[in-house]
Parts: sequence; structure tokens; C-alpha cells
Amino acid sequence: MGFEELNPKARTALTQRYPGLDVLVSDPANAQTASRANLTSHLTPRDEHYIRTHHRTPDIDADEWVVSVTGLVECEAEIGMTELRCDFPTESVIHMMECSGNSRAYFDPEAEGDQWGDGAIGSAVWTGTPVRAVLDEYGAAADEGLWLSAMGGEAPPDKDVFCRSIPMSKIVDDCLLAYEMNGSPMTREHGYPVRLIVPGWFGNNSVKWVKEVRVMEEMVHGEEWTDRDGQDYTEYQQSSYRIIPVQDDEPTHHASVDVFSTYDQFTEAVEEVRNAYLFDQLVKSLIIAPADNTTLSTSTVELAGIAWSGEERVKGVEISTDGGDSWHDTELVGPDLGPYAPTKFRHVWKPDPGEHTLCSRATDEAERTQPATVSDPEQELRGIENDQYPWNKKGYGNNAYLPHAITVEVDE
Ligand SMILES: Nc1nc2c(c(=O)[nH]1)N[C@H]1C(S)=C(S)[C@@H](COP(=O)(O)O)O[C@H]1N2
Ligand SMILES: [Mo]
Repeated sequence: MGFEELNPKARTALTQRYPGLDVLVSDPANAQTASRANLTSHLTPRDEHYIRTHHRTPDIDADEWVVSVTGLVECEAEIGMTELRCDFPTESVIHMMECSGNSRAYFDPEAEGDQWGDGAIGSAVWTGTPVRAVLDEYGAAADEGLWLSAMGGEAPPDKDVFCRSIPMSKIVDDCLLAYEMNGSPMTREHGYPVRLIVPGWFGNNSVKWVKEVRVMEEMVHGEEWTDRDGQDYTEYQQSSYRIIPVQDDEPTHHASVDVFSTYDQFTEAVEEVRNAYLFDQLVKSLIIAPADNTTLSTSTVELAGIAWSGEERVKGVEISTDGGDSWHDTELVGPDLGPYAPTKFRHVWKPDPGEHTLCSRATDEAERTQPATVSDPEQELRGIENDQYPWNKKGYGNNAYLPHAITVEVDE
């Protein structure tokens, strides 16, 4: 189910506002970074960070906006934006955010949804109030096993509310109610005036335009949440953002799961969960230089790129100049900007003349490595197996390295 272009004028407006993005659909706003070169730095310029939205972007007056704190709290509360900024501590985190639909265009056969290339990623310094401080203030229960459901305020009354339930252990660890991006106010498209940031987790967890955070014993599921004042709050938690092999229909909605790592759900918890939830990101990398389809005429070439992951840091990146037959270690360079920032790598290459397929393969601290290819649907995989990423109906999570390879020609 792709989006239809509802409003052609919106495309022009979005393109003019964000010249560094390629617009897939403009209304609602969906755009990816126009070139891998935009990702050269540890931070992506604010206006080159991808945009992914399900409903029309709301035009919110920050002076009027309140975030409701509800559920298992001593007293329910409403927080205005000034209060959120001034009455609580401020923290920042650098987070390389990837949309779970990034690299969907490399699925064969084509998966459902907008055909994102590899530009639905971006790294930013997000600044805001730690959710932990808000929960402390209102006497919220914060025990392990609980969930915090964050709800977007933009859905029109006839549409599903964008709502995500996040495990409380992650929330109190490092999640933010963010109001600034790269030291500038957040733009409307990125969630102005306030969004949740779940560092290291796929973008779908970082709810924009937050209107309510609710402390709950379970994730949103069941009748209470499929029809809450006439709106469905479960779609984006329980139906979308699950790994669904070709033979499965609607995935089972769960009240709770104990394994949060997306990768571990692929493997250890398959029996219990069956269709993994897209929670933390999978380790992945991209070659940024040289650019794809270029001709090189030097005898020494610097290969450079970026790598990122989820809850486990990037441990190393290997590079291949022969399409994955042989591999070389690369050097990780640059400052340590925290566990969720991208890592840059480089490798000096003395090429032979001819055509070369260059690919990079990152490994995280838990020794998880990028697989080579995406599987055929007929294999019905539910997780990474035999060096293959599971083809899945909605085209999520593709971190296989061969689809991301580039080709260069080296002159005599
Ligand atoms: N309220 C709300 N929050 C949302 C979304 C949305 O449609 N509505 N999209 C999600 C998805 S799928 C992604 S990948 C990220 C994208 O954040 P960005 O547009 O700032 O890049 O926002 C998430 N938060
Ligand atoms: Mo996404």
C-alpha cells in the first residue's frame, strides 16, 4: 500500500523547503536523503535528514500544545512546552535513525509500501527532556516489564493514531522528549514541537507530535485500543512494523514480549513471537566514497563510509573489492560520539585496472554481522539465517550487504 499523491502543490513546496531530499510522496511528507554523500559526516544536516510520515504534517502552535502523562502514575498531568523545557533537566543524544522501510527497494519480488532506496537514514543531535525525569515527577511506576505508550497527535479522526509502546527499561535508560534537532528548533516535519527519541531503535519507535504518554502494564493491544474513542491505536504497534514471511497473514497481537532485541526475536523468540517487532536497529554500513558508477584513475584510492547499529555498538567494518569473495579490515575513524552515533571507516586500496564491486560488512559487539543477500520469499525465513536476510511482506529491516554494493571502473 503506497501513498497516492493527494496534492501536487505539496511536492513543490516540500522540494523547495528541503532541496537535499528526494521526495517519494509529498502529502503526507515522505522524502529520503538525495545522495549518500549527504551522510559523509557524523551528523546529517537537519534539512537533509529523511522524513517519514503517515498522515498530513500538523501545524501546531507550541504555546497551546500539551503532553498528557497518564496511566500508572500517582497523578495524571498535562505538561506545556515551556514547562517541559524549563522545569526538567535537559539531555542530548546523537542517534543515527533508520526507517525500518529503508532499503525496501532492494527486495525482489517487490515488497509492499513506498520504495525507499538507502536514504531513509539520518544522524542528528536530539535535545530534550529525559522521559525518566517526567515519570519521576508524577510518581509513575517504572518497573521492568511495564511499557510506555507514546501517541502522536496528528491523526485525523478517521485515521489510526500513530502509537508505539516502548519497554520501560529502555524508556528510563535513555529516551527523550525532544524539542531540538542539531541545535536548531525541530522542523514541523520532524515532529515540532515535541517528539519521542528512542536512541538506537528503528525510526518507527520515535513518535512525533507526542500528545500523550501512558504508563501501562502491557503494549497497546485488544479492544480497548483498537477502538479508543473511535480510533485504532494498535495498527502501528501490532500490525505494521512486524516481520511477516509470505505464508503468514495478520501477525498475532501480543500483550507483552520479554525479548526486545529485534535480532534476538528473529532467533531465540521465534516460537513465542513468530513475527518479530521492529525495535532496535540491525547493524549496517554504507560505502560513501568513491561514489557508485564512477571511473577512477589513481593508483591509490581511499574507500570511506559509515556504519551504525542498534543497542550494540559497531565493533568493526570489513570491506571487499571483489563483490564479497575476500574481505579486509578497515580503520574506524573519528571521535566517539556515544553508542548511537554512526561510526566512520576508511581503507586504503591499491586497485588493479578493471571493474570492481565494492561492499562493506559491519559487525556489532554481539558479533552479529550483516548477511550477504535478501532471501527468496519461498524460503519463508523469519530471521537472518545462512547469510540471508528474510524477505518479508512489508519490506522491513534490510541490512544485507550485496544490495548496497557499488561498482567502480579503474582505468589502466
Ligand atoms: N506521530 C507520528 N510519529 C512518527 C511517524 C508518524 O507517521 N507519525 N512516523 C514514524 C516513522 S515510520 C519514522 S521512520 C520516523 C521518522 O522520523 P523523521 O521524519 O524525523 O525522519 O518517525 C516516526 N514517528
Ligand atoms: Mo519508518
